[in-house]
Amino acid sequence: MGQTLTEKILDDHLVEGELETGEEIGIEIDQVLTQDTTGTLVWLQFEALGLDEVQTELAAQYCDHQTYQFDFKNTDDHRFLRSAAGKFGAYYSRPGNGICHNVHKENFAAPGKTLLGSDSHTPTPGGLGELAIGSGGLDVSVAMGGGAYYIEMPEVVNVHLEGELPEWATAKDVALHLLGELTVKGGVGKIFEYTGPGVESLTVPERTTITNLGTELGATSSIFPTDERTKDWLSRIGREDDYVEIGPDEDAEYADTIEVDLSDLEPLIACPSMPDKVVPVDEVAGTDVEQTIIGSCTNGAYEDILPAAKMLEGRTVDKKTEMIVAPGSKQASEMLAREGWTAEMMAAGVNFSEATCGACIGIGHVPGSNSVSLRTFNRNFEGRSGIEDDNVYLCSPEVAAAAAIAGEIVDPRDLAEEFGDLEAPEFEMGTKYSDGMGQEDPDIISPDEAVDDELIKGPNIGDVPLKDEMGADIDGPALLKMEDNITTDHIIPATQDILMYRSNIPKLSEFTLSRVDEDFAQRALDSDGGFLVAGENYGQGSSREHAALCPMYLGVEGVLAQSFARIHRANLFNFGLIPLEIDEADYENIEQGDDIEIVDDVEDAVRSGQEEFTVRINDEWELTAELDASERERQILADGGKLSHTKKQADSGGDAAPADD
Ligand code: MIC
Ligand code: SF4
Repeated sequence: MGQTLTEKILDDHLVEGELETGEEIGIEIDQVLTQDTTGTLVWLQFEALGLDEVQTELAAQYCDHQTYQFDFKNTDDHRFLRSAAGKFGAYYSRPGNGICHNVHKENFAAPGKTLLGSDSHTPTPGGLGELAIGSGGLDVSVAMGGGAYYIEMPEVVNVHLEGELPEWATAKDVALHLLGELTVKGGVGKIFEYTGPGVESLTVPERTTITNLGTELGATSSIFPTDERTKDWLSRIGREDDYVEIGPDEDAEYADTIEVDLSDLEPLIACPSMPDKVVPVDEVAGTDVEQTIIGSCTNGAYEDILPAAKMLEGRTVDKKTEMIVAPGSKQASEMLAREGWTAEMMAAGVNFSEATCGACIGIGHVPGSNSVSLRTFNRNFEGRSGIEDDNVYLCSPEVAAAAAIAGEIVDPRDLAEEFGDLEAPEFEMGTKYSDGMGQEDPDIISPDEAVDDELIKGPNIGDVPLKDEMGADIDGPALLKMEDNITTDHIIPATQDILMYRSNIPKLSEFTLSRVDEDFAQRALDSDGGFLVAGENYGQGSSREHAALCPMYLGVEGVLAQSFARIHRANLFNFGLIPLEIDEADYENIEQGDDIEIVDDVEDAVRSGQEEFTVRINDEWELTAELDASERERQILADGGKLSHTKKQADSGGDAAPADD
């Protein structure tokens, strides 16, 4: 039987286990990436593990999320990151150089390689055949130290593309279509592999828009085969030597196949406040728009901004709407500026931001209260934009530009008909990308050019807390009961006021779940232990391990949920919080404040492989909860998390560095 592309790459990198769906496998990681808001912990943990040099082929540290440096704490974080990259041997990309996924794609991503990144949108370079996976920071630290990365072998799903996109439909609409069909949980435990004749009609930037948004499906990764398009893109960017032809075998077998006829697609939009609330643009046409933003790691490339620029040529942004362009990389900015498109857009009334994540997580351009913002981003979770009752819609650059011109949501096809002279912008790639890529890029410091060789820690940069072994008895109140699809933005918001404490866990933990219940942190601290209770897909969204580490710091012992998002579930193990699955009826019956006791000798049961746990509620009734965990995860959990586990191994004479079982 032939292999899928995913299986081929995994096979090449397999260090443990077998490629059987659901089985735990360990893979070797070629490249790692990290960014400013997860990177500080990555390096603090790298240091705490006693590691002293990057072991992967390549490690890259980007400063992209909080580049405005509103507070010295952000600037200190950036300085620390530069010093860590210098000391341990990673590339460092300066603040303002662009979003990690865009800059990594431009400089380092390569077909057939594995990439692990402490950001959930790490799968972006899947669009050029790299198998890229997002994870918590501690997993990145370990991989960077030469340790394997462990995952449950996902199901490989074939997304079979036919046809070609019609005018005004874009790669964003392919991804939105899938989100509408499959929902934000539809990809959990899956890798989406794109095949079929429709693939060749899509360019690399279009493919990376699709793979980027695979994260919103909950997928482990998304990947395209390579072809002439990939070769062409790599050569335009000056990296043709990185090209390798890879794809699935003809007789590869997939767990499932999803058929998408590109020619059936039309402009789509995700309504507030979930990326899967997708409707045709027409359905919400006429809604007044106060703000549109083009940018982010999804649609911030030169090729994403150019169509909007063309639509705006000779036109102006409606007086009641603000339009902002936040390029995904400085290269995109530079190319648009050199070609005169920046001036064209400025003349149309567009404002420019530096290349940053910024507004995507409520840092700058926070929408006005009770207003509508249209963004080309990938997430519109409630409150993520920086205001609690936001109305953020997600769409393509073409739909965003049409709304900016009209001042309201409009299907660009209707606007074109109304105007008569508004042509659908042709998708166009840069003929020549900027000079100075890779090691020559003025904003990238290679390990050979390192400016620091010692860590520089400002006063806000603390230590990583450690947890004790699990112990026999775990009990405490249900500290908070939450609904389905709780995001990591609920658990630890990423807005500026909170983000500046990412390297200071005691302070950061004060904000834990504050968006759900502002008294939560104090209640957790006052209680001696306790649990979180949640519905389906708990912890969806970002990779930030702070969403496990802060509850751990507050004394939370475990989470009872109907199901967990993949990265957050791994983070719970890494920080020693027991993730137990419960069924819907039991979830309904538990009340906030109930006393919860795991009846078994928990540490012993976890270590010995027990899957079902008896949980007593208020000494009145019992439920059965499941622990779905590998042998490796069980030992990590019982030891109080991966750091404690690794230290324990080192103390007992084991090999500390790769640190895994
Ligand atoms: C996000 O899009 O939510 C973030 C901010 O990029 C996060 C990373 C973080 O919290 O620092 C992610 O996607 O992992
Ligand atoms: Fe940055 Fe937004 Fe992309 Fe996260 S989703 S990496 S915050 S642009």
